[in-house]
Amino acid sequence: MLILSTWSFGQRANRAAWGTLTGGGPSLDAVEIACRDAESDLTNHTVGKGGRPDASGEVTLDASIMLSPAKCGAVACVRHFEHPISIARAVMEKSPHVLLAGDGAERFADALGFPRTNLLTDEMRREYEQWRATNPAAQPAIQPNIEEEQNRSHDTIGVLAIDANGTLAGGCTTSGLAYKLPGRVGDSPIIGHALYVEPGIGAAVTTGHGELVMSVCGAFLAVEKLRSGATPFEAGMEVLKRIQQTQALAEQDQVGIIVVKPDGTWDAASLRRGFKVAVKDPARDELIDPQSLV
Ligand code: SD4
Repeated sequence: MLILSTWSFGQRANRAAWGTLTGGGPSLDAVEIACRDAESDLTNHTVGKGGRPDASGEVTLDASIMLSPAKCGAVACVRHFEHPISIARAVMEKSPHVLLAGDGAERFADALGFPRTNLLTDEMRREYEQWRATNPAAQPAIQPNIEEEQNRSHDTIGVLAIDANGTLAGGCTTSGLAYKLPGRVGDSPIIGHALYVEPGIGAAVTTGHGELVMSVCGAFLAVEKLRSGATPFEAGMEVLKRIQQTQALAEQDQVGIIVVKPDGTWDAASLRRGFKVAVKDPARDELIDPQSLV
């Protein structure tokens, strides 16, 4: 049994899900529980309720969940629901589709009885108003990204888990980049970009600047590297190198990736220092500083 989550807040999320794994529950449930924990954490300003809004002041959420190429689901631009990961799971289990976006995703959630809520907290509204005061045209800006050491935003939660039966599952959920252009969708709800799971081969999940990950189909690329014999570390590094080779990277650009094989062998890597991975298995409950490319 193993659960891996991005960032420091992943440790709390792992603990929330651990009892499910030790009780013999499926990794899919564990992943959903871990993601829901981050979605409900109002001190986490990059996931779920309490997340930072877009440039128009509206919080929009993206999420995906995956067991296999035949079993995956996602939602994008969800505005009124606290748990997009659970709506993504419902897309996977109760619809013939993979991805629902915007109004349609919300009508789907309404029909299934998911409760509506206001995602913008007073704290994030005040912060947004300050941002607007210094950006009167509400020009979207890529915020300095995800260096925990510098107390910046902590970003998406991505979770990979293996249960007692050896089944792999993954999920990720986010409010996306702070003050993004309204309608912007990142890598998190696009299967193969932030998340990919293939039984028998492995799984990968990413966090960071989604546009960079989307430019190389990051998670899919990592799993393809596993298929051709790379170690999890080599697979993650290949994604980061591909980004480095194809993009003019800004100083604040960050991408983190976790890669795991079905036997539980895993590793993680990031473009720059500052990324953290929370790992929990029967022997340990730790935060790891993965190796960085630059
Ligand atoms: C995105 N990668 O929307 C996501 C979320 C994020 O991990 O900010 N970070 O670009």
